[in-house]
Amino acid sequence: MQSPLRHGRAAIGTTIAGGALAALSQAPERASRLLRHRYPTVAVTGMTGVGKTRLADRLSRRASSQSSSSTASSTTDVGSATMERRTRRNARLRGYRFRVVPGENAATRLGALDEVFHDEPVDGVLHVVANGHATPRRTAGTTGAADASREEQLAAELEDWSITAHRIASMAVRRERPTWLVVAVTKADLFADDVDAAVHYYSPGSGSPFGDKLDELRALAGGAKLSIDVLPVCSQGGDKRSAMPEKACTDLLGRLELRIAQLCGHV
Ligand SMILES: Nc1nc2c(ncn2[C@@H]2O[C@H](COP(=O)(O)OP(=O)(O)O)[C@@H](O)[C@H]2O)c(=O)[nH]1
Ligand SMILES: [Mg+2]
Repeated sequence: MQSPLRHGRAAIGTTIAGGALAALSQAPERASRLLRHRYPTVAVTGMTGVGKTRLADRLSRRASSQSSSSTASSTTDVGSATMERRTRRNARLRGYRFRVVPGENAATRLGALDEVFHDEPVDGVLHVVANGHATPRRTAGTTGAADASREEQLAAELEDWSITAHRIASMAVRRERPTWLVVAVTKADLFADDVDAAVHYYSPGSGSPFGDKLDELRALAGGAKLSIDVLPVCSQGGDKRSAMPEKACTDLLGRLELRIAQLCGHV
């Protein structure tokens, strides 16, 4: 049994420690507000193989083939199971902190979703879709073609989106400031002639299965609390004669970058 004296001392110790901790905790709070303003966090979500890693690499101005000590924590294989972190900085000490949420592998995915939408809620979400052109993941130990039809891919994207959309809704309703969502329709080089139709499919109010889910999300979160943009993009263009040459890709990337900068209050 504990003596009253020991108990009392422990109690005093706790009080002092508590007070010191409370004072200390205010500094990180201020620092984190400043950091949030200058380096807003962006969750990069979407199904495995849609092109999240490629896009995050392009947006953070890093070629995915490049590797340096700071990329040690990142992986470039399709369907990475760990959360990838990318930071982009510019000369004016502004930038973004991208958090690429793994698309599959239940255990790490759920933890990553908790982190970006609950534990350290992000400022905005870049949800990546590929109009049914996700690259199948080659799982170790499996044989045979992992080919899924475009219809199956679109259905899988929709299922993946339902889960993420719920997380976004609950994050949006919990806070005062608005949340932004950009749906990035990537791999536009693979459907260069149908970009408008693809953007329409992924847009709110379009009446498509994906559009309906966006409408539901907006209704859940409250229209004023969530802004939604849908932008086509492409992380790897073809040569000059292709339907989507590198220059056209870079233009699309530039438009996406500008929109994110506007949403983050950088411009
Ligand atoms: N054609 C084309 N392929 C892309 C594009 N972006 C990514 N990919 C390819 O799609 C595959 C999956 O990309 P990745 O970024 O690893 O997907 P993640 O699993 O969502 O991170 C890779 O083989 C990429 O080279 C794109 O814009 N166009
Ligand atoms: Mg990846």
